Amino acid sequence: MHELVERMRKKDIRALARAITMVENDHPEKLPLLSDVFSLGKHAIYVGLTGSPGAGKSSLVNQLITHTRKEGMTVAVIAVDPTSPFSGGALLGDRIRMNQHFTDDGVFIRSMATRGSLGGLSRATKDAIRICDAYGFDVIIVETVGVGQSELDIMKVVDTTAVVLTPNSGDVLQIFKAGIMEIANLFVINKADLQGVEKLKALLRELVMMSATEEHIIPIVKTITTEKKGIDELWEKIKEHHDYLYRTRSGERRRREQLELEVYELIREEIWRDVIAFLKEKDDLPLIEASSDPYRLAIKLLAEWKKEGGNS
Ligand SMILES: Nc1nc2c(ncn2[C@@H]2O[C@H](COP(=O)(O)OP(=O)(O)OP(=O)(O)O)[C@@H](O)[C@H]2O)c(=O)[nH]1
Ligand SMILES: [Mg+2]
Repeated sequence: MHELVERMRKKDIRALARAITMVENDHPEKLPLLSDVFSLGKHAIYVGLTGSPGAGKSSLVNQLITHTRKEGMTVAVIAVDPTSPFSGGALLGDRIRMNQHFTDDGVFIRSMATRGSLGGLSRATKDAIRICDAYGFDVIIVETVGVGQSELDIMKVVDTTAVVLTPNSGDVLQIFKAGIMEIANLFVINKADLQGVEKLKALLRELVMMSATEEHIIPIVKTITTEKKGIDELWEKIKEHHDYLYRTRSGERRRREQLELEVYELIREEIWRDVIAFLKEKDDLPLIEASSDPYRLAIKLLAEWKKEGGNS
């Protein structure tokens, strides 16, 4: 077992933070560390919250922490901030909204920002989720802003993804973007104290019925975080979806497909790392001019990389 993993098993919070930094920085020991982490198995419930800026994701996370802590569970929160390389503004907001939990040993809050990681933010976040699991948290919540490709990618490793919408914001249009329906397991209409809730709900219901299967219809939950309303139901629906994944055939199939995609992604990352190393070593790189044919250059370099054994 990797030394950091040993220390994490003894509830050394600094080892946890260090391990996450290692994946963020793409440390050379990353893969063996993660393999040890993975060998401990999956125990936690992984929940993803995504949606437009200001939809109330952090407020929901805050309420979910309170709710699950009351049920005796420990919680890790990973706030993903793709916009800032220094974890700036958005994290500040999260700090303020979740600060009541900062002195609680059963709660860990960490933000992830873009660093030099080759696999990018989404890879590092997925790894961080598993590291938190290895430490022993019962619930792991990931908050991402917006619904770009990298957020969609992150949500592929979580068990249950809740897409947070608000009435009259027009953000329902985002759902029609490619990929959203694929990752949404639950719709949350937050700020249900505002006008336009029923209209949004009707629209969502239509959408949900289009993708419904016999076993699974995406639930729609209304919440008002400012009044602590709807959180019990939200948690119930999260647990129901978790049961679906782990207790049914189609849930198992879904989990297998996710894992398959992840293996491909890891292989892609490793090959790319290899190619980059190869190109860096070559000092006779063909001069790239503005008029270069990119296809020919790519073919030529790939052929050379393959011929030289791709480093291994
Ligand atoms: N009226 C109303 N306001 C809410 C509700 N939930 C959150 N808000 C407000 O919406 C604003 C944004 O809340 P956040 O929880 O920070 O939203 P977020 O989605 O995490 O925002 P980003 O992380 O910046 O994308 C805050 O001013 C909240 O007080 C709600 O149920 N009703
Ligand atoms: Mg937030």
